[in-house]
Amino acid sequence: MSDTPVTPLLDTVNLPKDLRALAPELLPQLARELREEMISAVSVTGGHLGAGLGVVELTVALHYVFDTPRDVLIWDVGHQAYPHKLLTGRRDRMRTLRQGGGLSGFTKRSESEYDPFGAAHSSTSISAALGFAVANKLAGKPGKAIAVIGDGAMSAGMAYEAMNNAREAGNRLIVILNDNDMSIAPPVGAFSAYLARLISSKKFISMRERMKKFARAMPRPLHNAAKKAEEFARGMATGGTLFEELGFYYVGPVDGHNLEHLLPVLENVRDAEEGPILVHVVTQKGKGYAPAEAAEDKYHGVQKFDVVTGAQVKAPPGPPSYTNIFAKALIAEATRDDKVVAITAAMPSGTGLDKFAQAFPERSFDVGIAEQHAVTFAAGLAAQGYRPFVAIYSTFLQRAYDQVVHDVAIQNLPVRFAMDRAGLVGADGATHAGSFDIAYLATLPNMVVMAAADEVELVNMVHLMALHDSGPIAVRYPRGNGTGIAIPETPQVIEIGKGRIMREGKKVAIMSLGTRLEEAMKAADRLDAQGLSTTVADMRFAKPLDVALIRRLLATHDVAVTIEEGSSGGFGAHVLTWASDEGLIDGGLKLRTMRLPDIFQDHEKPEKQYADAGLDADAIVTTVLTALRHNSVGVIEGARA
Ligand SMILES: Cc1ncc(C[n+]2csc(CCOP(=O)(O)OP(=O)(O)O)c2C)c(N)n1
Repeated sequence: MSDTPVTPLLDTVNLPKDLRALAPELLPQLARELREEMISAVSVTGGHLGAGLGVVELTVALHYVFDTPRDVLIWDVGHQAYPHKLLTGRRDRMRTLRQGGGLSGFTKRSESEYDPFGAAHSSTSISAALGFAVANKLAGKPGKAIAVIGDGAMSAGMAYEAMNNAREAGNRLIVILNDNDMSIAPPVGAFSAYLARLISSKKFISMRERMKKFARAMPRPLHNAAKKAEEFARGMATGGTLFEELGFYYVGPVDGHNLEHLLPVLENVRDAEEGPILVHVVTQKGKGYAPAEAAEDKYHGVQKFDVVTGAQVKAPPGPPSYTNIFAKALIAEATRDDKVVAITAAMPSGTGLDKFAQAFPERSFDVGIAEQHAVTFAAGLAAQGYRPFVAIYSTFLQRAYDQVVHDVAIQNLPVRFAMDRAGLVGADGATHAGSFDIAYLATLPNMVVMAAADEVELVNMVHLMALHDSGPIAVRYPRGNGTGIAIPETPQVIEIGKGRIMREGKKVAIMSLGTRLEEAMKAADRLDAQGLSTTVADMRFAKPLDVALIRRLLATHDVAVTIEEGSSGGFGAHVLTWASDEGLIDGGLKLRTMRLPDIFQDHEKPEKQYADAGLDADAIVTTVLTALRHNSVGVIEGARA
């Protein structure tokens, strides 16, 4: 940039205190450098770009005006916190973002005192900030709590639950509504339309001028000018009604890219005696980087890219992803059956439902970030004879667990759960890992739980789900590409609760659930080569178990191993419980369960994550050999780490 000084301003700012030492006139320059630095860093790491670009000025203004970390700043989702990381002592590690051992792609308490609350799942920020604010109030400590939440995240019920309760905090709680008119996809629903009305009804452009003058003219603290303050805080008496009904003073809308507007407004809000306050800030996702501004998704999440052209590094050509296979299979089912409908909670492209929506716009529903609602909405559809597929990441279904239990399973309604991103997910880390779905679903009466071992199996399972009207049914499949095997024209009908034998041996039996099958087959080759003839079964179902197959395998092999891409309490635990109840392990059979370790694994390359978890071919071989070496019956072995 032509006006960049020889020593960039950013080099003088390691922490917010350095930022606060700068004259306000320098802040636009700092914001420019911050934006460039973020673009440069993400171009080499990949990650979330669009959201961070949209909050560069807001980040600068918040750290300038508030006394962080004493005042806690809580970013909802945390995917927009890259500029915040750059300003809070993490610039030197920015190029390790989302890499093994490097910075997290979200906010994380263990990473910095400036990250008071970890995030990644959305719409938690207001509740958390309220907790901080009330704790300060109880302890008589100073300090504000500021939640920055996007218009997309505002579609989740949890945000309203928090606002409904926020009066408790008084002026200690400030909510910044970052309205960029985007979720990952365009936002949906009445709330998004409401915000659009708020902005348009206030003639936003002229409003900005009024706001600026007014904010400057206003004496501080606000209560000194109670009447004006009331007028100001209530959005010039022109809007913000919904927030007011929830007990907030509404301020805005404010241009979130103009520091001259942002600073005085935030200063007034900081010094207000009344609260809680909601500041409606209008920003542009992808702001200041032309390729992001022009892109349909505003570069929400990107691969590594060329800074000049914005061209992202293409993944090497490979088999289609499980997500695409699922979308195609569901479209085929919906073509055969007009009762098939599909639901996503704000993840149309992530789940492949964008393709379904093109084919069947009337039968496709994006409900916004509202997983709980998505599940109960599907239950209602199922009760009326429709065949709803809830396409959802395993990690996000966690949020709707009571709906799964109470609205779906107890009523035995045939809701279909297509759980993408099952197992470890790589760069998004522990918050996004699909570790628990087998454990939390297979324990429920009425539920059928399947894991696809490859893409043909996924297509067959989607077919089975479409046919299965007698109760709820779920399939899990991983992030990433399939194995590349050819997919037959017509799906095969799988029998509920029946696994399949992939290779038959005599000494060792590996019972695999899901896509560890490939590693199980590799391990079997190696065990065979050592004279240990090995059977591999793709068990397909965590519930109901294929008990006939399990009984036979346990009766005819010396060692049996279960393996799954899920936590303890899953498939292996069910096999073990059943086998123990049946008395099948009383006679010296060596039965071992391989599953994810009892820790939250950080972001890493997926293969490395699985190796670390002890779930690759090497680990299977070791488990079998260790079990065989241990030859006395009835000895209690050391607990598995
Ligand atoms: C509970 C939950 N569901 C879905 C997601 C996936 N997700 C991450 S960011 C995002 C969009 C958020 O939109 P918004 O709050 O407007 O923030 P923006 O990206 O526009 O800044 C979604 C749906 C999530 N993180 N958490």
